[in-house]
Amino acid sequence: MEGRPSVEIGVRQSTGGNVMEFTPTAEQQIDRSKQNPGSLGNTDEGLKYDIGREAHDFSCIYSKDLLPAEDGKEATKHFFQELLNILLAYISKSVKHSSKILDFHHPHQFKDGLEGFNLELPDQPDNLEQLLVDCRDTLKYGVKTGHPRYFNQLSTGLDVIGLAGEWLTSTANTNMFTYEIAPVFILMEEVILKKMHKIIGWTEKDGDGIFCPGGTTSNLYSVLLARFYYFPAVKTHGMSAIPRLALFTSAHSHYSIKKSAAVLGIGSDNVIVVKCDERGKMVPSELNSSIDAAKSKGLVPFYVNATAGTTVYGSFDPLNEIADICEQHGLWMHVDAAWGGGLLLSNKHRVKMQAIERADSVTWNPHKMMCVPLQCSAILVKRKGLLQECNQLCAEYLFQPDKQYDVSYDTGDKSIQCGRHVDVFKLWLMWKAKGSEGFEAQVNHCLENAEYLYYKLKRRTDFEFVFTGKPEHSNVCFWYLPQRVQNMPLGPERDRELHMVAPKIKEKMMEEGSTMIGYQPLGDKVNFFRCVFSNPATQRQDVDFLVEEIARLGCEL
Ligand code: ABU
Repeated sequence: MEGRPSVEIGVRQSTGGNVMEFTPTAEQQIDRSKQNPGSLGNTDEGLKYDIGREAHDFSCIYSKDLLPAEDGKEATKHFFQELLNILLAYISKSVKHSSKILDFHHPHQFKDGLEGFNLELPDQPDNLEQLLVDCRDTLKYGVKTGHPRYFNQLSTGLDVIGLAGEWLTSTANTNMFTYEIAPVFILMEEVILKKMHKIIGWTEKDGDGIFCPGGTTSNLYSVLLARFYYFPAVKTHGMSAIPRLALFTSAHSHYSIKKSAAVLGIGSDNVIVVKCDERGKMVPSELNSSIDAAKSKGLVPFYVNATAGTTVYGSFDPLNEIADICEQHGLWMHVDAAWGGGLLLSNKHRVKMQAIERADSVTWNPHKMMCVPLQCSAILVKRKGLLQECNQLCAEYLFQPDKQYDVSYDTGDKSIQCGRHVDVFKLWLMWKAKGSEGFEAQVNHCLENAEYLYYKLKRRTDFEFVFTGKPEHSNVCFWYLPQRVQNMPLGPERDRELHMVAPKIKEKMMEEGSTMIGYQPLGDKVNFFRCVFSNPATQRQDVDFLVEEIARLGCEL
């Protein structure tokens, strides 16, 4: 295999001191001469980058030779330059419309040591050449989620500034629990959270929050906070000290609400699922009657989750009406805007979240619609101080009250974690690079792509929409109908056949690696495709390609 050392590493001999010398075997020297050191990432025609001026041979160099080793600076530089070559080649290929999105292999193929790509861990150290080959292979066999024809997930794209932010974050390698060890990042988090509060429409005096690992965790925080707000005794006395609670969420909402109830000991059965209309929006009158019904059964309602941008349909619940109901019953209103939050940055689209400022808490994932590298999710809370009160346990080895600075900046006790990754810097850097206007343009572009797809499919007889009307978000949900299915009368038999179409097309597109789009059943709807746009690199030509590719792969089914 190109660039892959195919023989065992040479004998490592002790020189008596700390430094180990490497003596390559004769076989290795021959093998190495076949290699092309300095070009491990340049395997694709037209993708030549040479960050380093000269090619380097890494086959005798080991991690111990890099910094912090004395005189390790040059070797470290050359290693990084070569790694950068690999990353640049990958990024260039990722954004090239015609390149493959993936080179699919089954788990057993990887485990069998696919083309020499060995996932097992050695007892003896591998040399840096092997490590660079491993880095290249890791990317080679992965999925190019930044590809303009990757429509599979809500988090897509590859923002170079965001990536630079992630690199810097790892270089700093610090922890968000105290100002003491993350002063700049803590202040950046404060700046970003304030900006998000303002965009939501909360007043200056309102607003708190924290970045956490993904929307599910953010939603978990919202349930945790609501429960603590109404029943503070739960923190110390547990569930036996409080009544049997009920919370409400729509049939189209994210499963994390049920998961939160399960994790927090409330019980997933005590999550009341509220009916939606045919567009996947919560029906307010159903919410009201569900609350009354729960009360009459002796349950104590305390929390409603409204979704702004459902996972599959991209629907927006009617926030104003839900806020009225929450106010009337004295319930916590959470808005899960993990997916929809980005639309708040668009003057054209933020109207879909009118009344979001009435929420007690909001989940917003910049790693979705704002294309920030995974992961970047915020739980935003209207009441200042509640996060701290709910979660603080005052560990003395971290949160000493007698430090020389304002210890309110030791934000770690707001969190349910101890160690917390720095998720904020890449977002801060991207915001600096684009400005709010840049994000707005990005969001608008994604929704324009969705509208383009919608009108394109509307003109075709071999596609059918799952729900009528223009999409509200960038989700477009549809079935592809092979001629055979088009000819069938509506009914269970046709549904059975149609149910198998999307998985078969998906299998073929993954085998070919040409594009990726998700499918799922939902309620009484059999398997359908969900196309989502969050990658600013996607152009109309990619939308055209997707449609033609689905028809090409599916027409004979
Ligand atoms: N947190 C929901 C993400 C699911 C998706 O990307 O489709």
